[in-house]
Amino acid sequence: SNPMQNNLAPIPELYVSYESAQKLKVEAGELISHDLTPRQICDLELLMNGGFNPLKGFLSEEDYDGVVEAMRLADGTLWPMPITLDVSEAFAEGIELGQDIALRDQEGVILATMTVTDKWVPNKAREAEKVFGADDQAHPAVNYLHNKAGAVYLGGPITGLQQPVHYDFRARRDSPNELRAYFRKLGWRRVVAFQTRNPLHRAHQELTFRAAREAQSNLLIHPVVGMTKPGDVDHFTRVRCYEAVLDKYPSATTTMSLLNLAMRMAGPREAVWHGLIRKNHGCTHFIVGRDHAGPGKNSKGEDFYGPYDAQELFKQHEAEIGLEMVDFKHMVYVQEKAQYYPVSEVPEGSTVLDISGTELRRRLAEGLEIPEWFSFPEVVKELRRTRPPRSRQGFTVFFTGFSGSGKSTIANALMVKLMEMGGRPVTLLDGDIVRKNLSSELGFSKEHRDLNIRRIGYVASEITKNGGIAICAPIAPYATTRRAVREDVESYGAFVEVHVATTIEECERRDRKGLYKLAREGKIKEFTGISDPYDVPENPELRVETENVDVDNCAHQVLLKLEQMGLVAG
Ligand code: PPS
Repeated sequence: SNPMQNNLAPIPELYVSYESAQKLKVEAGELISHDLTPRQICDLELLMNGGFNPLKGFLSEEDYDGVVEAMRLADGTLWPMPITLDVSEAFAEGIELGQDIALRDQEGVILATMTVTDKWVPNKAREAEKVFGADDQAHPAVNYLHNKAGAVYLGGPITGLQQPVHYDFRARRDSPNELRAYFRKLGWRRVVAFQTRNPLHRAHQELTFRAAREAQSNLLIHPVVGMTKPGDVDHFTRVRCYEAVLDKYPSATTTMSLLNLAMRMAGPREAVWHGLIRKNHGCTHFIVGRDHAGPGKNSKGEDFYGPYDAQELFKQHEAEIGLEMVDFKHMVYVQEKAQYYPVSEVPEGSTVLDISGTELRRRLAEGLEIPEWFSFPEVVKELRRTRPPRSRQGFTVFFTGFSGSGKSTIANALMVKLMEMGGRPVTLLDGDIVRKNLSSELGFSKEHRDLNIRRIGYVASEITKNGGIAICAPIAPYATTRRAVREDVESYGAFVEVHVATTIEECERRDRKGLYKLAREGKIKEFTGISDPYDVPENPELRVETENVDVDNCAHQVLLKLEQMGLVAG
């Protein structure tokens, strides 16, 4: 067979010399500047360091059209992914063709300048259809296109002034030319790259071993640390996992490097793109497995792409990509052989074991066993550190109801019960207490009530993130505000909404603080339930009645709910 070897000459970068950069940076201070989004920073880094060679900047309209329609730049070169600079309409209005703009990172550092040669309003529906296969917002990149990306694209060549700054895992990041130099130094003429956005388990290790053997090559583990699929294990945890697994590879033939790519989850097109990027990084072979860069299910619950579509498209373009594909079927564990096999090569009549991603997440959430045939103890340990079982994660209990409904009393009782159980710190954010401290300057207009609840939500989400229990007990009369708080909290842990459903008549009859009387007399304005609205929660996790039920019983109902949700150990 053809003994494919890499050509390790340096590839072109878009950076100017250090001296020129210092000079240009001063001049660029005068230019109109665009603040890059996190995804644009990833794209810019790979444009500047040659990872996206032969691109010289963000795509022009003509190149964009060719890429969207036929995976080709205007000059015919294969390029499957639109690399575009999306901006708002307002920003685009102030830009004239031929103008230079400064591109800044999120702290305001100028990373590059761009000469704007093109400015156009893209047809996003067409981009979604052609590039991602469907205009369906269940696809993360289509969602991004419609809901995050600006309405106008700017195109033009880039002048690179400095690399984006990274403070994490600096020693593990390499530009294409740094990797090429490394391979040159070690004499690695055949290198197979493994792209990944997931922690490596035994199946992946077996797959990469087999790939290196098949390709008779060295192995580059090349994980993406830029942006991956929303909901993925964060890259900090993953890199710690990779480092643990790396010890199990022969160091003479295997290395790992981190790639600051912003993935699009575009399946087949993404595989071709990944191949071109690895070619730029000095590799000769590329592993394409089952459902490469798959985006999950569409809005009808079906797969966006067939499981081996990516392999097919890659194969069609292999010669042009300049990289040999090492294709793999799904790997499964065969119990009788105590070994992994591609699913197509499983010996007849044997027992196949497999744990899906969903099943793995369930086992982590519930603190269940993850067998050694599936993963390495070091990897499981890291994952458990990041995703402790629900009974050891933080959470928020959010009481809502009228003034005098009994929220504070129940919240207090619940706090004491949770403190008796121990294990996690508990903070009570009672309406009255919050209004004395955190929100002392606020009144009871809609704006002020919203601000008050958003502040409570922020504190509760921080407590939840840090593994504590936050108990909130404001009136929180607006459903949209409660939903916003729920979203804030749910990115870190569970949100348990408890409606204390005491009727307004009963609250007024009790009138513990004499406020209802004052409200009736018009001495307190905008009083919830009397002269101000209250949206009754439609789907709270729990609704408690307080008439003829004592406080201890109400708090106990909440505790049972928490137990049922797996938040406190039974
Ligand atoms: S909100 O709407 O969620 O911001 O309200 P909250 O922070 O929970 O504050 C409610 C407590 O403030 C007292 N109070 C009023 N409540 C409702 N409407 C008006 N206009 C009002 N003015 C003062 C009242 O004592 C509430 O205390 P609780 O503990 O709910 O009885």
